[in-house]
Amino acid sequence: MIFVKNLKSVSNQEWSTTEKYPGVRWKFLIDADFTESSGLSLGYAEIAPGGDLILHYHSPAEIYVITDGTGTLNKSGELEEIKKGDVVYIAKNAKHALKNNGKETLKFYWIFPTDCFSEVEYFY
Ligand code: 7BC
Ligand code: NI
Repeated sequence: MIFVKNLKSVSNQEWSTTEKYPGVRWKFLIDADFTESSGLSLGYAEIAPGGDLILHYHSPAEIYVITDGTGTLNKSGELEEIKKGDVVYIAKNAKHALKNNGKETLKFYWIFPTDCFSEVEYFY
């Protein structure tokens, strides 16, 4: 199976949100709950200025690909400023958070080595 998608492909998909992550919204692009895919999954998220993807961890490792804006990455307690063009590797069970202290929307893709996002169990 090979397919191509982009953000326009999911323009009819509602944004997902949760009260846990103020100012954060996301969509699923490659995800077995939505697409005929397996083994890897990819989502796209936006964090509005002041928004916070709060400190959490999960068993699968994760990658962020930052496409716009700036943010503060919490690396298990150590803070690092990140920006458009940066990529982030997060080891399995490593605590991490991403906050947008900037003035523009922080946009990024995340990748999990899982069939789908819904199988990732989040711990706080
Ligand atoms: O951006 C979201 C929204 C739930 O999740 C993926 C990011 C992460 O670090 O697990
Ligand atoms: Ni995460």
